[in-house]
Amino acid sequence: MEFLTALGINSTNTGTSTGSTWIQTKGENIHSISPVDGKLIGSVTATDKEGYEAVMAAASKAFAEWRTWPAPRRGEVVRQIGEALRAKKSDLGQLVSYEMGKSLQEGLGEVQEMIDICDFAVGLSRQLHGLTMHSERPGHRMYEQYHPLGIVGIISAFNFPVAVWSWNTMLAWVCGDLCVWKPSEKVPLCSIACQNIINEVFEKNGVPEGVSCIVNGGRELGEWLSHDSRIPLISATGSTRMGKAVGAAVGARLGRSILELGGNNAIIISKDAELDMSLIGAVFGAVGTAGQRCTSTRRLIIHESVYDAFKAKLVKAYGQLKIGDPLDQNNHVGPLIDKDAVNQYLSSIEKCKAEGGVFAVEGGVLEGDGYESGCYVKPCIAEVQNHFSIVQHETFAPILYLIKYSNIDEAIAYQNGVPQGLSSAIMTLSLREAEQFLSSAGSDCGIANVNIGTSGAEIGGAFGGEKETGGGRESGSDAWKAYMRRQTNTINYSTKLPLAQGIKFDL
Ligand code: UN1
Repeated sequence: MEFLTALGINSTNTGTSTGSTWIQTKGENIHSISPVDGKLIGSVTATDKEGYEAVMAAASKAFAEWRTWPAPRRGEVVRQIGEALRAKKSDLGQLVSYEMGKSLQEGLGEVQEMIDICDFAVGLSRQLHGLTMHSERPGHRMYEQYHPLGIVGIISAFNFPVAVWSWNTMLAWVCGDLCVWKPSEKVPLCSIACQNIINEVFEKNGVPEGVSCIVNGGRELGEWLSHDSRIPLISATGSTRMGKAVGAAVGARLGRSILELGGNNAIIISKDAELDMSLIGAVFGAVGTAGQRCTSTRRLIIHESVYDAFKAKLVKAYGQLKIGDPLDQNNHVGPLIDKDAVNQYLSSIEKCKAEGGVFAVEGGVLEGDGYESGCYVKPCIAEVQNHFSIVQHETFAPILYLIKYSNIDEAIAYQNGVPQGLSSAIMTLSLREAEQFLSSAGSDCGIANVNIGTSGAEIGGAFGGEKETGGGRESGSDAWKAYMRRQTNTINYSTKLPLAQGIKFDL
């Protein structure tokens, strides 16, 4: 495991850091067990209250200096992080794949996503623009500017152990904020690797201690962050259940949150779809990352005239899938994250059957050589009705539901007829259908694609969704605005002090 050494992961890792300082804590050990082979990769110590307070003190102190650095200078630091990530792409991609279980191609893709957001953030560091307005008063000028916000708490999920953190941090850093990251306790070593990469760059550039902090632990730590009024913004990625708790706690103190929660993403396969192309989008969307992306394709809404033909193509394609060690590039599908996830997968299959679902491709847990971790499952396909309660629910596993429709209005109603609203797609060569899908009466999701699957969004667009997905936007477009505070400025350069709205007030 040369990549572990290359990334500075060793037996002395603590889970708490203010940058170059690793804080010894009295927290319990969090063990990182690879779902690939069931072996212990390493451990970190959880952050205790003292460690947490040390982190918050360092971050608060760093703000006084970091916010005065010109944004393009902060951007230059992020540019160097992008370079460091390019140099470490192979090592970090392997760690992601080994600790989380996604295929090496997807692990490398995740690191590429980090590099891409660095490049984006570098350009952004010179484009944190506000508007100018015309004042209603003579001799007055109005404009708005964006200032750093302070500490950003980042709660990330196991499925994208490094990229989602980087979407938040790279933007937050060019915006002049400090980051305190709580990674998922299922993938703590990815956070150590990232901190080691950052430390080298920060040291070269004299970045103050406290700009990049890590805390490790479970739900309790998430609660400390959510309730902490020293943290003006919490960005949380994970389940809807977690998001409701975080959103409520942050809302109660009138803090800000960016919530990126569950999806229940569908592709509409129209009668005018190019079926071979649709097949690749559907299968990658459903089985990529073993169905553990927020953007994974969970439902296919298929026109009745192509339903049987497309189902046959799917069944054939699933028969060709190779399931096994994700670091072996011959395999398409790796393991689920842990045995709890396997149990949830199995219970969802049972619930689906109990509601009347008919399996076109059966699921099951794989056993034997190479499957010793107990986390490898068969991607499966069930024919269902959209209203089944299991279909309304996001199961983080490779279970694909097929739903038949007869007209486009019905298809869009099915697509929207779930509590979540992250990603959606239509496969069609009909301009009319595509435009209807994208119109205000079309998909209600934060992401709506034509002739592309639901997963694999580029970083340039704002990422997030509606309804139970939480409404937050991360990554590209103007998502950066959530990481800054907006200030409206009015300057009077005249010799009088006229009041707005024409109010007379003479002394
Ligand atoms: C997630 O699953 O939380 O669009 C993020 C995608 C990836 C990011 C997914 N770029 O599938």
